[in-house]
Amino acid sequence: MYKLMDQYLKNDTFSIQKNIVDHSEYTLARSRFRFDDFEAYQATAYSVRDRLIERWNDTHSLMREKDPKRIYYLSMEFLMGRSLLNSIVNIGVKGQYADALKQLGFDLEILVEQERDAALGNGGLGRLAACFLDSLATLDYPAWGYGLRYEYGMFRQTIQDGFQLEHPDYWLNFGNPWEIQRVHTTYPVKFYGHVDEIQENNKKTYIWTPGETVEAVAYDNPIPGYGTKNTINLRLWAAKPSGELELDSFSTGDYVNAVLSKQRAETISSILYPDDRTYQGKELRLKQQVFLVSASLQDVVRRYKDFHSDFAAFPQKVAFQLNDTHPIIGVAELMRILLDEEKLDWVKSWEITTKVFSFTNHAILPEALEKWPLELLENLLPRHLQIIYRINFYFMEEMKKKFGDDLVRLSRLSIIEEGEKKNVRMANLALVSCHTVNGVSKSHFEFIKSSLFKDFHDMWPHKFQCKTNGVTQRRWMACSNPDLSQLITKWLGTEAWLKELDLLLGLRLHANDYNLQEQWMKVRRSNKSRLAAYIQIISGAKVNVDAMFDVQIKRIHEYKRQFLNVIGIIHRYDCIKNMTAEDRKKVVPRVCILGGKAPPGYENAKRIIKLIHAVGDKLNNDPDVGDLLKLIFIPDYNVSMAELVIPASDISQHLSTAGSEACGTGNMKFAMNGCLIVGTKDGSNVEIQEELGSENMFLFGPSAEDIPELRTEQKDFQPVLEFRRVVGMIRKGVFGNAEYFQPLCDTIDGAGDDYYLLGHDFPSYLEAQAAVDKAFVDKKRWAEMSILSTAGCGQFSTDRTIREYAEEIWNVEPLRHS
Ligand code: 9GP
Repeated sequence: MYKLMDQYLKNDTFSIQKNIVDHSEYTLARSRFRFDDFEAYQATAYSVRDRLIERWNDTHSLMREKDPKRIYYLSMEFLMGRSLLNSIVNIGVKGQYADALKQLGFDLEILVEQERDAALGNGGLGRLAACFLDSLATLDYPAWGYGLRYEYGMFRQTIQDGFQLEHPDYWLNFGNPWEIQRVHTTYPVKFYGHVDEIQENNKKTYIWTPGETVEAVAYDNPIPGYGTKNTINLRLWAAKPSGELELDSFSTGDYVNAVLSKQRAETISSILYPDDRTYQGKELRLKQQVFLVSASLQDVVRRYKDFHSDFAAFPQKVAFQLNDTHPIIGVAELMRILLDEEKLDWVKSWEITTKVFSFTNHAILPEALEKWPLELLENLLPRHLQIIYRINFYFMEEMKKKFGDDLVRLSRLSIIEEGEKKNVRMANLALVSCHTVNGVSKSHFEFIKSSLFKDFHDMWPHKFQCKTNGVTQRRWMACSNPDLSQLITKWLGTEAWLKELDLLLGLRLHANDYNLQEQWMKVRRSNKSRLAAYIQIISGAKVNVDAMFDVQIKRIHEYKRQFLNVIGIIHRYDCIKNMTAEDRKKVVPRVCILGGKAPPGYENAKRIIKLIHAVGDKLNNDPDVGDLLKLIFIPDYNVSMAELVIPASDISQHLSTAGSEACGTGNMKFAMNGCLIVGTKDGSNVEIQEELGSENMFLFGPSAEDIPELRTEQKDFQPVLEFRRVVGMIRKGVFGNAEYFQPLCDTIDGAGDDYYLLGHDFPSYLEAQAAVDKAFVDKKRWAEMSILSTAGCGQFSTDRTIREYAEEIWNVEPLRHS
């Protein structure tokens, strides 16, 4: 039957136009002769969605027919960005859409800009989840993503007098043409209440009577693969009050309580947790996690039961990937479903559970591993806590046999953290119950084995794997840098690299070819002009397109060391000020561009934003400096902004203190677009260098192994004069706001502990920057390095990452449409 539906919608210009105009008239109720850019975007999006739905239904039919093992990716964050361009590129109709719209009087590029980003994530972890979906679909894997449909995504950032202001992200206010609400796909999610133990047929049974029940409603978002019909689903849950509660309240005439309970329920999916490193709103956060996993697991069990009468085959049909510690409570939830609802015994339930879950850790800081206060779990999830106790009991019994009375080790291993206030350690729960745990880069993998999870690794080395992150070249090259992509296709003689990124290696043969270099730099220059025009619109500043565009865009955090970048910029400014006119002629002009959001409660990160603005105000208006140095902050950094900035960057900075970034994926996006990297020997910078060669990158500073010793030596450490001079300038108020910047300066020279080692790394950072200047003036060499950078990125596609997960963790095969 699904074959009949194939190609029901035609992709010739006229059919597309008719489809768009129909949507304008019948879906949006606009006149078919008059609709503006936003309405044209909406109508276009609906028409694309129609095509996605066809493929998606076909994919579902195929799944139902073949019943393959499926991958379920559970994540609290999916940082999707925009969908229009990505969808038409992936289903291969971009040219047709551009033509159809042109004839209707619209410009595809302008319509693309009308879409609001779906910013359902904070940063790297959420964006990785989005890239994974693209690769899962493209590689024909039977997969679903499960997440939350936050009403407000990542906050919108504006800047007032150099200070960050945060605004709610009303991304759904104008509708979301990409999603399909499934009013009939709903599940109850229970909280609070009490558990009764009853004896039933000589067996203990547990009955949980919840104090609150919230309904999870499914919203489906089709995710098309590139060059395949496979279209997978991202199912996001929204919270609605449970019908029963509402009815109860009304029947007692308590209208106000009914409305309040509605609001209370909806709060669960209303806001993306603003930062993963702070612990406010603990209860709400835990409720969100339970809401996600409970609805998703109920959905998966229901789907499984459509095909199977018992649970014997569950592990052969289901693989759950837990994205960080956030969805780990899912382990207890699956146990609860199997024990209490499906009436399986403990041994069988545990056997199934331990075969289906695997866990990715994304953190370095032990503080980022979630722990929930025992009393919170006791109150919110009484049945889950019982189950966790029992898991821990059996685990501890096993450990006692192994380690006897090594109580210190036993207490480190325990899922329950003892102490005045007891906690449940979610990472320990994951390590005990998942069949695999993976790190996200080689260095992170070494770290989790030797430090973060050492006790567990010593016992179960077979559970540990390394899966270096990647990014999807469809979004980060084909969509965001179409001209460079075309050029690559032309020189490689194939566009197969869009599915096999290793083929980029072929560019090495031509890296020295003058023609390619010229065409390459021309495309890059035109990308820079596009960004320069944008900068002029947002800031009024006119920047020189021939200057080096030096970029650092990412979340603002002390460990990512935007502060080191700013200190370097101030030093450069100071040098220029003190130069003779003759020497100034030798300065390589730079436009320094920074962007990123500071977590709302993170004061030092906010101070860094203010400092960037204060320094920018000073040097951008200094006639001695002119075009030699500019400092621009791009507000409201998000996925779409990155798509504009990355293709236009000459240099990008990835400066985290060695040993503090689990992986980092921004660097991969820059490198594959031919932007050279200044970076520390941290996370994936090291692996990128292995692929590109040290001559095509500017790595500096110590390695992660050296950091602990350097930290202990900090007390006696005296930074170089240049560093102290810059800090002195900030302290003295050269950029105003001396008092406000004081706490920031104190972190690097106050108590003398400079935890992130800015002072230590500064000289080697300056050397790296001097090497960058030197390389930039040799235009031919620079072009060659830029091409070699792209050529060496074959390893950094999420296609490679996902294949590794599928083959080595999930044991899942692709399912191809015939
Ligand atoms: O900080 C890591 C980043 O290094 C990594 O690339 C990304 C994807 O694995 O995850 C980030 N972690 C988070 O966003 C939250 O822990």
